[in-house]
Amino acid sequence: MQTDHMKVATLPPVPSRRTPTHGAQNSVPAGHEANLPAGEGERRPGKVWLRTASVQRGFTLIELAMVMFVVALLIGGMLLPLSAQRDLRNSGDTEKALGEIREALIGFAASHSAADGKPYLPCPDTNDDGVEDRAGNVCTNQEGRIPWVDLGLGQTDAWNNRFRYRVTPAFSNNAIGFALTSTSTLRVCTDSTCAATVATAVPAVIVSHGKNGAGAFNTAGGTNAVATDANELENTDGDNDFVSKTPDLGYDDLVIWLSPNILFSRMLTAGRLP
Ligand SMILES: [Ca+2]
Ligand SMILES: [Ca+2]
Ligand SMILES: [Ca+2]
Repeated sequence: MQTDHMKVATLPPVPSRRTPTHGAQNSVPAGHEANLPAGEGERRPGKVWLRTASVQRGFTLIELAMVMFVVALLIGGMLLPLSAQRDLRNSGDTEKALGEIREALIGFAASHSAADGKPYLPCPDTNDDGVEDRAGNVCTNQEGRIPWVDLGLGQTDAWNNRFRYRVTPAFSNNAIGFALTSTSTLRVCTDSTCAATVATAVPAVIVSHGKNGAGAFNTAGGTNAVATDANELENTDGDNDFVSKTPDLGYDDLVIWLSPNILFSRMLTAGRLP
C-alpha cells in the first residue's frame, strides 16, 4: 500500500521557476541575445530584455530633444551677440574716425595761413570730390561733406556714408583768418527743441548719421532718405543747431564738435595765435 509520501513522489514534475512560462511572447528574439548583460538572459530572459529596450528608446528621444534644445540655445545666443558686436565695432570705428577728423581740422588750421597770416579752417566739400569748395575767400556752403582729400582722411563712416561737416564763416575765411576774439553761433543741443545745450559757440560740427544713415550724404554723390526722427532731422536741416544725445530707437547719430577753447589753445601752442 502506497503512503501519501509515495503518491506525491509520483505526481508530474512542477515547472521550475527558471523555465520560461509566458510562451514565445516573453522569450528573447533570435539575434538579440547579445543585448543582454552577461548571464542576464539565462536567468531572466523575456522581461529583462523588454524593460531594457524600452528604457533605452526613451532616453534616446529625450537626449535628442535636449541636444536640439541646447544647440538652438547656442545658435541663438551666438547670433545676437555677433550682431551686437558688429554694431559696437562700427560705432567704435566711427567714433575713432570722428576723433581723427577733429585732430586733422586742428592740424589744418595750424598749418594753413589766411591772407592776413592767421589760421583758418577748411570749407566743406559740396560736390563729393573730397576737396573743399570756395567762392573767392568764403565757403560755397557752410555745410557739406568733410573735405577728406584736404585732410588726408578716410572717406566714409563705418556704414559707408560721408561725414557731414558744418563750419562757421568767421573760422573758414581764407582772407581773414580767425583770432581769439572770433565767435560762432553753432550750437549742440540735447534735443531738437534746443532748450538745453551741450556746447555753444563751437567753430565746427561733424556728424556721422549712424547705422540708419538717414539724411546722410552717400557715396553716389546724393543724399539718403531723410530721417523721420525729430532729433535726427535737426542734424540734416542745414541750420546752426545740432543734436547730440544718447541713442534710442529713432536716433543713432554720432556727433562731435571742435571746442573753441581747445582750438585756441592748440593755436597758441603752435605759435599761430595771437
Ligand atoms: Ca569739392
Ligand atoms: Ca542716424
Ligand atoms: Ca539743425
